[in-house]
Amino acid sequence: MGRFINLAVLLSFSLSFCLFPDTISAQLRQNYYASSCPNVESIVRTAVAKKFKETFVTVPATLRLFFHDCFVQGCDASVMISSSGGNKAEKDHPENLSLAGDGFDTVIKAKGAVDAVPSCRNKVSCADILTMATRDVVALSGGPSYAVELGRLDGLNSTASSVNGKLPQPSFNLNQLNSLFAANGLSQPDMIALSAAHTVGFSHCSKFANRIYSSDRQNAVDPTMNRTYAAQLQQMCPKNVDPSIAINMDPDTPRIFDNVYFKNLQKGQGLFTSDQVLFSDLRSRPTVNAWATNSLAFNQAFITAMTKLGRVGVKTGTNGHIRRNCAAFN
Ligand code: HEM
Ligand SMILES: *[C@@H]1O[C@H](CO)[C@@H](O)[C@H](O)[C@H]1NC(C)=O
Ligand SMILES: *[C@@H]1O[C@H](CO)[C@@H](O)[C@H](O)[C@H]1NC(C)=O
Ligand SMILES: CC(=O)N[C@H]1CO[C@H](CO)[C@@H](O)[C@@H]1O
Repeated sequence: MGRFINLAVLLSFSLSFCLFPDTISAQLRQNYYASSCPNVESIVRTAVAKKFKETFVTVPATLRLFFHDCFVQGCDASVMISSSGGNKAEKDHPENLSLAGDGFDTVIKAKGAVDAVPSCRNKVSCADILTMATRDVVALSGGPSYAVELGRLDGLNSTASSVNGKLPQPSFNLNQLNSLFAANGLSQPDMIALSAAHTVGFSHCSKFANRIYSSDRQNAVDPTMNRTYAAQLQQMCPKNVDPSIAINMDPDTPRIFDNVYFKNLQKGQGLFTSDQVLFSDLRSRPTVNAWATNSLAFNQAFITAMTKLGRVGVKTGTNGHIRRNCAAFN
């Protein structure tokens, strides 16, 4: 009986594979550049490692850049386009303010290194370089390494208005997070795993000020926030703080990509509402608790989720091209 069911499942699996090949992530595959630029992964890794030695900011900046790229018009490097003339590109949307220049610079440096190899010149997309660089910064900061799927083309348009409503807000509750991630083909566990990217990097005080200074609440502090943590945040982010001040999002291990993010949530040390709600809401708490104690399981879930994130809105055929300069259309 068991064997029969397995066979039936297998059969329907391969059937849907034949009938709907498009649903199995367009043309992406590992080793896509095996013949056109066989060393591309090591060329990118070397360039990213060099940038990482110059500044740790490379890590969060590149990771967040990848996320924003994929959630706005798909993983097509449209976020890298510079505004020109009258066109305000994606990166000029106010929500980009935190997109640190070092993420853009990482991709531009890696693209330069790839194009310096004559046989690779103009063969590798900026979207794929960003995907590889993101994998590399995660590994360099102590996170898991994983094989990436490649074969994305670079997108043909980039507008600031296309960003509206596409990115999650730090004030989001679980339903809002789930519906936005679901719109990108990502499940609740994927969303929780990806949120752990906040184990590295910085936030400006304005993004969580509502949690430590509220006139609506008797004691000003969000009741789901740890009081000791809130007091520390109030000290680092006094009212009327310089808007350019940014603080570590993981107060314990800000430069290590690890599962401490989940341990922090258990202690009420999630920085944004969207972080802490993953523990407060009983629908997501079991996953937080599981990954707080099992970093292997978290790493596996993160790899799965990043792979799915990398499939969002991929451009192929006439919907894209390989940019010569990542910041401009050819
Ligand atoms: C779940 C919903 C999410 C929300 C509401 C959110 C929101 C934010 C906000 C408000 C900041 C601080 C921006 C600033 O003030 O400069 C931030 C930073 C960051 N986010 Fe998220 N984010 C989410 C998911 C993600 C995902 C899925 C990733 C990547 C996989 C990610 C990666 C990062 C990184 C690495 C930083 C630090 C950036 C830096 O230091 O330059 N975030 N996020
Ligand atoms: C608040 O955070 C401190 C560490 O700063 C921790 O020892 C304490 O247990 C936390 N409180 C709660 C209620 O989780
Ligand atoms: C953006 O480019 C795609 C091709 O990838 C095209 O289908 C779409 O209409 C373009 N959108 C705008 C607003 O130009
Ligand atoms: C990194 C980057 O491109 N930042 C830009 C974000 O958008 C503002 C305008 O909203 C620009 O001034 C920044 O240069």
